[in-house]
Amino acid sequence: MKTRVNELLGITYPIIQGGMAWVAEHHLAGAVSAAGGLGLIGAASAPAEWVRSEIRKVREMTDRPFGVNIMLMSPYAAEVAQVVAEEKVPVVTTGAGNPEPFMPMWKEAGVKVIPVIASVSLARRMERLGADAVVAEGCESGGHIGETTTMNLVPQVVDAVKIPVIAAGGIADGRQMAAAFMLGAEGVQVGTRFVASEEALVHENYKNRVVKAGDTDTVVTGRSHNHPIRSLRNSMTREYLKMENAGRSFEELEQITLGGLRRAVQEGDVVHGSVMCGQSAGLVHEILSCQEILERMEAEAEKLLTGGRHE
Ligand code: TUI
Repeated sequence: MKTRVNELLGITYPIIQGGMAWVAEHHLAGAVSAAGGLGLIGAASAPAEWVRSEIRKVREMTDRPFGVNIMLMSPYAAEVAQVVAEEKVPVVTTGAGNPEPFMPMWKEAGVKVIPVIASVSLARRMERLGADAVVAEGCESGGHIGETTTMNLVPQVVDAVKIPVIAAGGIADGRQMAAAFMLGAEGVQVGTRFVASEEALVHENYKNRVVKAGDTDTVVTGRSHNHPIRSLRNSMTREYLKMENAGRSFEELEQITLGGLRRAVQEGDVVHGSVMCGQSAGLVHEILSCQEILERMEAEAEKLLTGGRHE
């Protein structure tokens, strides 16, 4: 499958790995890039020098293109943006905000810029400012989400911009990849499926919860404070929603989740921690290598898009 996304990024499969906080470090990013997708280092709330060191580790693992995802709410976002330009990282993706202030610097350094957006208006604005592509992320996704589903967001963004659109949010298999292509996407971004990969440095408790999850096991917290986060239902989300329904303040609610994602990913505390995860967890039944994930998704999508049937 060859699209403008393969060409733009110089990758074999038009599949990029989501820049997931705490999960998307060099082992995962390097493995995805080495296998022919686009691996991303998730800068999340990490300091810039950690990101620089992860960039260098990916470069030791593979000569293939890779990227960095910058979470724009991070206190270190500006410093990380600078490191991305200094290190001439091939691709940057951004999330949870508007990357406008950094775009001239990245363009100047020859970095390909792919903002993650959850609305048509931001997609249009990003195109006007010179974005090379956009990731249109629907609310089936894990972590911080927008309002619109992938099924509705992707074709509306495709109609609004001329640059390539990469679909994200709830995509874990080849059927969904084919569906995204039918909507006009030229690539997909995949997060949850890669959490349950052999190469992801994620505690086995977390991977097992993803593998065992069913269709209704994710829940969204934080809607009342305009900070919606999708994760797997557990003691933390139950407590959070109880307090949220009782009208507690954002600051009080934040105390429940503080450090919870790191505890879940690294220590395996999937009961009180924050197990961010997309709705596609219900489709993830086994832990696979990154190579297998990419190959299976592409093979299935290609078969369906050329008239084959799902078996
Ligand atoms: O960014 C994400 N997903 C994330 S970031 C994250 S890190 C985190 N950790 C703990 C607590 C909170 C966050 C976890 N998941 N996805 C990309 C994305 N960006 N989805 C939606 C957006 C978005 C939302 C609003 C992009 C832009 C925007 O508005 C920008 C503007 O100013 O109009």
